[in-house]
Order: sequence, then C-alpha cells, then structure tokens
Amino acid sequence: MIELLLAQGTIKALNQELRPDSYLALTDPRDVARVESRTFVCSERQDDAGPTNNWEDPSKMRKKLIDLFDGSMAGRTMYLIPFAMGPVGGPHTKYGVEITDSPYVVLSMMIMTRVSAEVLNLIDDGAAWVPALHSVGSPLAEDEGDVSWPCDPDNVHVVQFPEAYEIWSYGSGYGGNSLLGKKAMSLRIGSVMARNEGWLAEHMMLIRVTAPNGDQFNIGGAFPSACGKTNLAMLQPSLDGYRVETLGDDITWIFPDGNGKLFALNPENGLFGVAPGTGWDSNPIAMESMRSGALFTNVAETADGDVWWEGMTAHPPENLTDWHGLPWDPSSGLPAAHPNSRFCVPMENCPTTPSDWDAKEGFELHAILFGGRRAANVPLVTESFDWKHGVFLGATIASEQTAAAEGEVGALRRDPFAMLPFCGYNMADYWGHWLAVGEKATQTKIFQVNWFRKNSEGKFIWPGFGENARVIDWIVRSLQGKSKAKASALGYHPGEGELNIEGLNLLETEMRELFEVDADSWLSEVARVEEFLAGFKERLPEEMKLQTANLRSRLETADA
Ligand code: GTP
Ligand code: SPV
Ligand code: MN
Repeated sequence: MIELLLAQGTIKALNQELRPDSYLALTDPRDVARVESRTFVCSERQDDAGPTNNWEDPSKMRKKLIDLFDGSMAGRTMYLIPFAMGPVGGPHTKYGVEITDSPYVVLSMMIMTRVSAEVLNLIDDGAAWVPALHSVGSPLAEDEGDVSWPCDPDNVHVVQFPEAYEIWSYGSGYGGNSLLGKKAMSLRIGSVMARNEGWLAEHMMLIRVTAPNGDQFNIGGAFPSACGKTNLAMLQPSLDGYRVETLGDDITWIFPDGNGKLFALNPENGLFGVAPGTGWDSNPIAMESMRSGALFTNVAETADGDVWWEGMTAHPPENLTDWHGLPWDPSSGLPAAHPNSRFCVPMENCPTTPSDWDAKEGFELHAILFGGRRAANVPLVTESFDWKHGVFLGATIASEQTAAAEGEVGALRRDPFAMLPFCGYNMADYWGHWLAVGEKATQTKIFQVNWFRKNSEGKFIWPGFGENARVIDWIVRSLQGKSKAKASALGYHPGEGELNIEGLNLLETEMRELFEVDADSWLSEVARVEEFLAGFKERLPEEMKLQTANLRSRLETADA
C-alpha cells in the first residue's frame, strides 16, 4: 500500500534517517476535517435521531447514495478491509468490513484498527459485522490522470443507518469521514449497539494511574475534539511517585460487569492525534510515539525532509514547505501546518502503552472525567454529588469550538458527553441510557475538569499538560476515600490545601479564579442549559429537569 501511495503521489517518504518509515500526505485543501453538516443519522423515525443529528428519510437517503455511488469508483481499485474494533476474538469485539476506493484509507485503517483475514473467517462462521461503504467520489475516465488527493467536497455524505447497523460515506478521504471504524462505527453505530445491548460507547481517552502507594485506578475522560484527550492519555506526571499509562486516546467502550463495576476498553489499534500544539515540552510521549512508523497528514515539511507544525518548537525552522506543498511565508500570518493536521501511529508505538493494554475483558473503570474548553465559569475540577448529577454534568458540557470539524473556531457550543457529533440516536434517550447504566455502576465516580479557564487578560490560568497530574492526584485521593472535599453549588471541590500546588507559580488570587463559582453568571448559564434541554421536548428524562432545578436552587441559596 505504501509503494502504491508513493507511486500515486498521495504520500511522500520523509527523510528516512530523521523519520524512519514515515510518510506525509497532503490533502485537497477542501478536505481537511470532519464535515458535521454532511453527517447524517438516518433512523426510520426522525425523532429517534433527535434534534442534535442531521436526519433524512432512510429510503430517500439510500436513493441519493445509490446515485452518488453509481460509477463513483470507476477507474479505481476497490479494496475490501475486514477489521475488528477490539482484539480479534474478544468478548466485546465488533467486526466490520469497509469497502473503499482510497488506498490512503486502507493504510490508515491498517494502523487504526485490527485488519485481518481472521475477521473474514469469523464472519464466515456467523459473527455479526457492520458493512461500511466508502468512496472518495472521484471517478476516472479511461486514460484520465489522477490527482494526489481525489475527493468530491461539494457532495460529502457521511451516513449512518442505525437500525441496519450500516455506514455509507461519500466524497471525503479525511479522518473520521473515511476511516469508518473510528467515529462512524465505534461511536455512531457503536452507541446504538451499546444502547441495545446495555453498555456505553464513548468519546473518551483511557488511562491507568499508579499512585505513590502503588494503588492503581483506571480513568476515562470525555473531552470534545481537540480538547486534550490525547494529551491527558500521555500525561507525564509532574508529581513524584505517580505513573500514567496510556490505554486509549479517543474512544472507550464501557461494560457493566453485573456486580456494580464497570469495565472499559479502547477498541482502536492506533492513535490519530492532533499535531499542532504537540511538542517535546507539552507532550514528549506523543513525540516519542511518532519517531518512526508514522503517517502524517497536512503538517508542514522541513527543508531536510522532516515534519513541523505550530507548537512543536518555539520558533519555526527556516524554509518550511506548508501543508499546501508550497514554500511557507512566516509573515503571511497563515499557519504552516493545518490546525487539524494529524499524526497516525499504532498504539504499540506509544512508550507509555503497557503490553496488556489490549486485554480482551478491558479494565475496571474507577472514574470518569468530563471536560471541555471553557474560558469562564467552569472550575478546574469538580466531583459530582453522585452518578445522576454526574450524568447532568456530562449532558451540559459546553466547549469552545476547535478546528477538528468545520465551523467557527472559538464559538461556545453545547457538546453533551463530547458526543454531539457522534451519538447515533436521540441524545435525550442517550442520557436516559446513562442513567440506567448508573443503576449497575455503583463503584465509579464522575468528575468535571477544565484546563482552559482564562484570566482577565485572556491567558490560561492553569499550566495544564504534565501539571494536570495535580488534579489527577486529588481525584485519586478522592477514589481512595482520603479527600475532605468541600461542596459548592456545582459539586465537590478540593478542600483547603487538598490540591497540591507546591512549586507552581500560582497566586492565591489565581487559585480563587480557578475555582470561582459566580452565582449570577451561573444563573444565566442555567437559563441557557434549560433552553438547550427544552429542545429535547418530551424525550428529556425527568431526572435532567430535576438536576437543573436543584442546581438553580443551590445557586439561589448561595447568592442569598
Ligand atoms: P481529538 O483527537 O480531536 O479527539 O482531540 P483530543 O481531545 O485528543 O485533543 P488533544 O489532546 O490532541 O489536544 C488538542 C489541543 O489542546 C492541542 O493543541 C493541545 O496542545 C491542547 N491541550 C491539551 N491539553 C492541554 C492543557 O492541559 N492545557 C492547555 N492549555 N492546552 C492543552
Ligand atoms: C475527532 O474529531 O474527535 C477526532 C478526529 O478524533 S476524527 O478521526 O477525524 O474524528
Ligand atoms: Mn476524537
């Protein structure tokens, strides 16, 4: 596949001494991120897709797709990719077959999923599987020369049929639009399977934390796209005695064991991480993971054939080639790497991934974190009062939009459970499902975190990255039953002196800012939450209304 892609000019080899077995792909500039406006959940009834999903009548959509796909692969080779999400043969593993006319997709799927002929044998023996059809939508006439990144950006369709467990994707070759084992299968179809079968399919990273006394806790974390999952998954703790191991960075499937515990596993086989902002200072583990055997997309290239992106080093090297493949002009004000440029490597490249990371049964899940990018209002860390309140925290996450999808970067939007673009059914039913699973999950605690609170000058107050270990440390002590948290209207916060900030240059005023709960601005936030929840009409679980009312009354008392 690599030779083929080299010959077609879709990828180029990087300097094999500086970056062995590594390649760079540059896309069509119109095909650079997930296209949420062209992503559909086509359930039989519109109400089953809910107000947060694009919907189209399934029979109409099938007609449209059949028209789009008709002849769309002409002149190209059609590949069949049998893949597993989860280890082949595992009790929680799901199988799929992606058919595609993109060799870049084949190569990427071979990194991101378990691609194996064994999957076909299992299917032959009766295993259930998800059909996933993909075309870049760029047929070639006889003798017509190809372009390096074929696509049909004006006609992109990423379509899930939740009742049929079926995926059709047309027109884009990028990321979640085309690597259909990832968001389409493991989350959109996965969440429907999970509801039907009694488990959870989530947009979460997954880590194993070892505390100084040897206690181990597994922690899942749902943050919206480009909000810090990969970084937290590769945390290098700034506190002595702590160790963090990387079990997953984007998707986690969670299963009740029937005895009050939850077990979690990462169904993917690789990392597809945001490049910009990743450097030896901020995330050395990611940098180690991509020393060799990496497929880069839309990053800049250095004069000596290596890669670069904003945030890798403080100053850009001279003579960069930008992600358009053109000489980069630093004075242009344009980035050299696309803000959603990515590195793609197998899990085993990651030095903090333990050898048992792909254990078939998964790992006991002790805590779940919800996060987002919030310049204001949301404190550094909050422990929920209980599971139901935790579901409310997850349901009401909002985050400033990033470059991972099309849209205005920075705009605040509600992104419940970081699943807004990934939930395959009515989001209100999904909250109901989480509440139901909570009845079988008496041992798992839920927290909310926010690394992104800003001061009046617009600077991040919290140093973030490795220093997030200090927040993990408090969470661990809560799991050990050793914290004396103090309650606010929002939930529990670290008690006096409980958050270890030794050695940080944090002023007392900054600590206060990090945890400030301003009743007035929260009351207006509650009004926005109510408006958001009201959009789900009669499908909204009563519990969500109760939680909102309780929050309002706690805030009003705090104000009095
Ligand atoms: P997806 O792969 O799109 O789902 O993204 P992700 O959630 O894995 O996000 P990732 O960890 O790649 O982080 C995206 C951006 O957030 C990068 O630019 C990081 O530098 C930045 N970031 C991550 N953690 C922190 C943090 O603790 N503090 C600050 N200020 N920025 C962070
Ligand atoms: C995300 O956007 O959350 C990603 C990248 O992880 S993609 O695979 O394109 O969905
Ligand atoms: Mn993601």
